[in-house]
Amino acid sequence: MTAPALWRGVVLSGTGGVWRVRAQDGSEHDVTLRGRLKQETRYDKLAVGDDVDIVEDASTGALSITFIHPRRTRLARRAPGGARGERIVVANVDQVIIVFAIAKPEPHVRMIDRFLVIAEGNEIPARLVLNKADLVDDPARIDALAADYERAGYPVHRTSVKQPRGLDDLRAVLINRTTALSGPSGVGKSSLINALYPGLNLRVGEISESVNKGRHTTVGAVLVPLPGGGYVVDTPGLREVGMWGLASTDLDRCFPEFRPVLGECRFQDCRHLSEPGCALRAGVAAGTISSARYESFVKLRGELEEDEKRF
Ligand SMILES: Nc1nc2c(ncn2[C@@H]2O[C@H](COP(=O)(O)OP(=O)(O)OP(=O)(O)O)[C@@H](O)[C@H]2O)c(=O)[nH]1
Ligand SMILES: [Mg+2]
Ligand SMILES: [Zn+2]
Repeated sequence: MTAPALWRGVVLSGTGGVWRVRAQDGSEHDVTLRGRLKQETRYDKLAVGDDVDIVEDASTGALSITFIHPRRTRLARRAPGGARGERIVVANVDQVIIVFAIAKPEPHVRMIDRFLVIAEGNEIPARLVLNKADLVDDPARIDALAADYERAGYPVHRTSVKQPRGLDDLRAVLINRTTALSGPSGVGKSSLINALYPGLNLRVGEISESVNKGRHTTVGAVLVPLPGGGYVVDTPGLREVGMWGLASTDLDRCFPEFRPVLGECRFQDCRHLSEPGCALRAGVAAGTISSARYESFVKLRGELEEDEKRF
C-alpha cells in the first residue's frame, strides 16, 4: 500500500462545501474538508486564505484537507445573529491597502478613517493609496490630505493610472504578500490592478461574479493569485468585516497617533468626549493631534456605543 500523497496549498475560495485550493506549483483543485477534521473543528473554522495540507486518496483520487496551519492574522466579523463567536472572513491577510481618489469621487476622510480602524482592530498593517493624482494641478492638495495619515505612521502612495505614476512602488509592496484591497466604488482599484498586472485582466470587486460562472456558487471573499507571487482579496472581504467586535473602549488605540497620550487623561476610563483633563482633546487644542482624525474618532465611538447598547 502506498502512502497517500500529501501537499500544501492555500484556500482561494469556498462554496460552503467545496473549497478551491491552490498548490505551491500554481495548480488549482477542488477539495473537501476531511470528515474527521469537520467534526473536530466547527465547520466555519476553515476560511479563505488558510494554509492547508491536502491528501490525495490513492484509490479514488479524491482530495481532502487534513490540516489547517496556524493563522498569521484574521479578518473576522461577528457571527450572524450572535453577540458571541466570530466568523473569519479571510485568514492570513498581511496588509490592508485602502484606495481613495484625490478627486472624482472626492475623498471622504471619515470613510478613510473607518477603513483604517478596521485594519487596526484586526491588527493588520495598513497603507493608503491616493489615486488619480493626475486630476489635481497642485500637489500640495494631495500632501495636505496625506499629512494626517503620514503623521499617524501610515505609508501613503500617490498614484495615477493615467499619467502613470507611483505604480512600481505599489507593485513592489504587493509582491509575496496577501493584500486586502479596499475602497469606495470608482476610485480606480480595478484600473490600478490592471495597470500593475496587464495580463491579469482583473475586475476587482467583480471577482466573485466571474468565479460564480463556474460549477459552484462562491460564498464570501476570494483570493486572487498575482503574477510574481502574492494574492489580492476582493473588496467585499473588508467591507463586510466592519467594526463588529471592536469594543468602544478599544477604539482610541486604533488611532496610532493617539497612543502616546492615552495614559495621560485625568480619568482612567476617559471616553475622550467631554471629560475634564482629557489629554486627547488637549492635543487637538494644541494642534499636535489632527482635529479631523479626532472628529472621526468621536463619530465612530458613538456608533460603537450604540451597538453595545443593542447587544
Ligand atoms: N483620471 C484618472 N482616472 C482614473 C484613474 N484610475 C482610474 N480612473 C477612472 O476611474 C473610473 C473608475 O475606475 P475603476 O478602476 O473601475 O474603479 P474601482 O475602484 O474598481 O470601482 P468599483 O469596481 O466600482 O469598486 C474609470 O473610468 C477609470 O478609467 C486615474 O489614475 N486617473
Ligand atoms: Mg472595480
Ligand atoms: Zn481622554
